[in-house]
Amino acid sequence: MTQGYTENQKVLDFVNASAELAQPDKIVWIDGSDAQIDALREEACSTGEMIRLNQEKLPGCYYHRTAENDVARVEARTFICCRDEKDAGPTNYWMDPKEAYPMLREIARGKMKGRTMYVIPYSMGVVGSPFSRIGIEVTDSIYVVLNMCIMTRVGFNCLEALGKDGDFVKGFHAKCDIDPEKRYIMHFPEDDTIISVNSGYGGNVLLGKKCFALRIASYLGRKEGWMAEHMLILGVTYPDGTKKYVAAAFPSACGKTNLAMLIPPKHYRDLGYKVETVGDDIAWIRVGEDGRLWAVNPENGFFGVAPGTNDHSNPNALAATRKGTIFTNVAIDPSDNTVWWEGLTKQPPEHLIDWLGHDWTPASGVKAAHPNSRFTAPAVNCPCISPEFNSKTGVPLDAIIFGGRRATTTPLVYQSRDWNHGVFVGSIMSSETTAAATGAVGVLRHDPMAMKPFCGYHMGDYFAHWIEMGKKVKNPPKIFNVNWFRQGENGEFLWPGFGDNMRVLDWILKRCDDKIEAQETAIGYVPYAKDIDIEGLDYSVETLEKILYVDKERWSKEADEIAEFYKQFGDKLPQELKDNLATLKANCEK
Ligand code: SAT
Ligand code: MN
Repeated sequence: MTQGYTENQKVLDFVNASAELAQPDKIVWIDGSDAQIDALREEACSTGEMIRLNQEKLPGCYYHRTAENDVARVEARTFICCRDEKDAGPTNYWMDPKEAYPMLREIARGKMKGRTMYVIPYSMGVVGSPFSRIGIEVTDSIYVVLNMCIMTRVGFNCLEALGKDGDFVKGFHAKCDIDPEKRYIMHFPEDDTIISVNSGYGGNVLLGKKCFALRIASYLGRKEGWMAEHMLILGVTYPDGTKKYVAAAFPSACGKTNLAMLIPPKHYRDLGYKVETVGDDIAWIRVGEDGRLWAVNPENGFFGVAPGTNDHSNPNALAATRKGTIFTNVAIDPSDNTVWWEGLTKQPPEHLIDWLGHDWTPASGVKAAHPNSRFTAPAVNCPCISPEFNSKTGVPLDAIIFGGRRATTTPLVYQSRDWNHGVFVGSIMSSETTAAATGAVGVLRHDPMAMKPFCGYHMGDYFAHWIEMGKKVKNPPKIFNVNWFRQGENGEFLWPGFGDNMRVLDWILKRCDDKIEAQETAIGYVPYAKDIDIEGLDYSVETLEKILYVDKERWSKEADEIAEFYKQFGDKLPQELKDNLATLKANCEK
């Protein structure tokens, strides 16, 4: 059954072993062709797995509902299965591969009986680029196949690129019974293997994304001297045509897609400024021959949060979803068979079918779309996609930005003093939790470099790897921290965000060129309020000063809290970070 498509014995062995275990009736290899995709859409619609949306208004768009208990990543059921528990570190769940493999085999045994197993050869990154890596995912879900065909580069050219002997990341996914008690998202970094069972939710089952491109790739990156980061990549074009590139790490559902697709305020546009998107979620970063850091986006689409996306917040993302897109767990407007979610329009339609399939009216008192409902949109649809999107070498980074969702303490923007201090700034990131993972929302937690759920090895080693990378880059990007989420006394946001974040990007890039002075504070360089352009904004300098203010008392407490957080890393915590923490504490006491 598996002959003919490849001579790579390792691929054949993996596919055969998967089939032997799960016992599908049929095996279908995915070539990614339009004809095959159309046939799969047809089949999924005939079984109710997907719903065809209004093809005039939303050509090529489809709708899917996950199970009610399966709407987000499940961090407590996501494991790093390396041989030595110590290598997974204190921020990951760990299971011994000796225990995990047999357990997973038991769960998956015979679970594809009566079903089809699809074999998806895919590339993370442009096929043929030295940056790229190939994966093979087997799955019994058409929804997964169709999403992977948007999110990654799928096709037999991936098998060709592998050749007879090439290595790849093995991904096994079986829906099984969508039993939350037997749901496991398991990573075996030492074996280049991912196994995901009992889920059908994107982040748990599109194995090229978080599982491969972050957890496995972060492990590979450390071994091979590069980095896999939870970062968007954007390019700013200046009126004179020069371009600068920025990578920015934010936790899930904190606005990466919005920042990546930002439309600058009018006076910037009039001058000729433009922002282009290279990626909205993941960056693979290497040291170039010129001694700079170069980044590629290994993905091919956007798996974005739908609620809150609208013509004001992110017209580019909205435009990207108008064709060839899969919507998951949003609401359906039955009047014209299109989609709706909270925030799409100010006035909700009078009647919807909500994400659970129930009739919904504005009086229902519940959300029509799940807060973590998603669109899976092809990157090429995005009006501001960068011409460098398909570049084999990526783009050189001028700045790296970290950012969390913090109601207090962290100012709108500050710059680190140097690379190691920048690593410290990333390592102390905290953010309020969002609906992207199961569990309480709005709880402040540490999320170093926005990688807490995604680092495939010991976080202390990960910090050390960042420090090491700094030694290899002759011209490192400058490192900043931003916080778009400062709140006033009544819980109101104090910064407009969205397109106006261009004003902060502008300051950041001026700092990269040494074009502007800044105030040295206890935590790093903070802008003088006069240097943040507020032209055209109804905004007071007083508010700006408020959100730029560094409150030493608060930061002193923060430093104590960081010391607590750091304890878990023991002797894996790099000295450079300890030194920076001591400096922060001392600066706050001055
Ligand atoms: O669900 S995903 O993990 O793919 C998206 C996210 O949470 O960042
Ligand atoms: Mn993400």
